[in-house]
Amino acid sequence: MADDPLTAFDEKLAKANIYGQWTGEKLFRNTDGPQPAGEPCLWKWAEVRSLLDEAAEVMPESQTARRSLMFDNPGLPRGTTHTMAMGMQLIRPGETAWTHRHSIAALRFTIEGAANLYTVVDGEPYPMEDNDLVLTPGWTWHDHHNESDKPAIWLDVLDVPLMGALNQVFYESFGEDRQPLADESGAMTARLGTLRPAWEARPTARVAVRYPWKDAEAQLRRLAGADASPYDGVALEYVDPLTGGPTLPTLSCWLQWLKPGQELKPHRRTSSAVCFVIRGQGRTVIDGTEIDWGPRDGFCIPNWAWHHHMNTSASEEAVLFSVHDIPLLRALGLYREEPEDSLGTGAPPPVPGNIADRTREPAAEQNKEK
Ligand code: GTQ
Ligand code: FE2
Repeated sequence: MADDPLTAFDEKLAKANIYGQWTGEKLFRNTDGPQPAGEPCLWKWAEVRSLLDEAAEVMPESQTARRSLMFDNPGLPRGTTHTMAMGMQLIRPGETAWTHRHSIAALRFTIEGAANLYTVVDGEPYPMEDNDLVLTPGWTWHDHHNESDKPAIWLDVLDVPLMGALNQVFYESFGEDRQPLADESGAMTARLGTLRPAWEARPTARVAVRYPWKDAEAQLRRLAGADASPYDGVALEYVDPLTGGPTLPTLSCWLQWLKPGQELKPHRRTSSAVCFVIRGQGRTVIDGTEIDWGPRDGFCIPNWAWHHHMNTSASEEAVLFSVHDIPLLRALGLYREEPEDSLGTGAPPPVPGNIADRTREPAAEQNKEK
């Protein structure tokens, strides 16, 4: 038994499965906000492409797994950022990635596609042509099959680490390679229709959607050169056609266009991002780390890390596809950005002046003392 009464008391608390907050994590020690989770990292296309070929040799089709090479951040226990996992998947001609579903939400950005490469979501086939985006929202049945005569490759982005941290991972196998199509004639109805069975309680946001590249690119072209965000350049957000909101409840997808030689201003957001280079050459500086990217490279931007993009080519445009965990943070009122709110809705509402004076000043002084 310790002599000092507080230590003795701490020991007594421990026996009751209690600790005094003074002995545990010092929750209020760091008043500087989040430390960026994980490291800025780059995955070069040339390396990933050859590893995918090798994977096609050594990793057979399987009922439970995907032939997806997941980009693992060495600074995290798991994931590309602390909320998202990004990887690249290959299926050979004639192969099927078997039907399953999971509470984890996912999206596919097609890298090497074809008119007869399909993701089937809840009975509806979605063709995957180059640069098409297809959503497989949480708990939708999905399989992928390649009826073309060349290997197909796409980018997978999933909210795996987030769902893991929330302990919300459910997984189910359909039991057959392919799910039946809603319309065996191959007609595509779900993508155009906004009707849904009223007896199936399902949020309308959870409907699969395909965003054909030709439409997305046309929209980007129309705005290219616009006087857009000084931090993000010409940044377009893919929109859920039913809700007008982001693509998935947790994840938002963007296209960004940087004109030749353009250098954006540094900023940071509480959200993290995974990026894929559609075309062009550039550099992204993330908390002092320089990431030099080229076509089809992938990289990540940890949360709350200062970063800016630049197009290092004097003659070619650069186009980036990226996924952000912004909708998740917005839903919780946690989205913010420095040095300013560039998305129009980010910062939490200001506190009344007299309260702000009292709460902010002492915090700033405490910081200085350390
Ligand atoms: O294609 O369904 O990269 O379920 C990881 C988990 C892809 C998929 C991944 C998956 C999938
Ligand atoms: Fe899946």
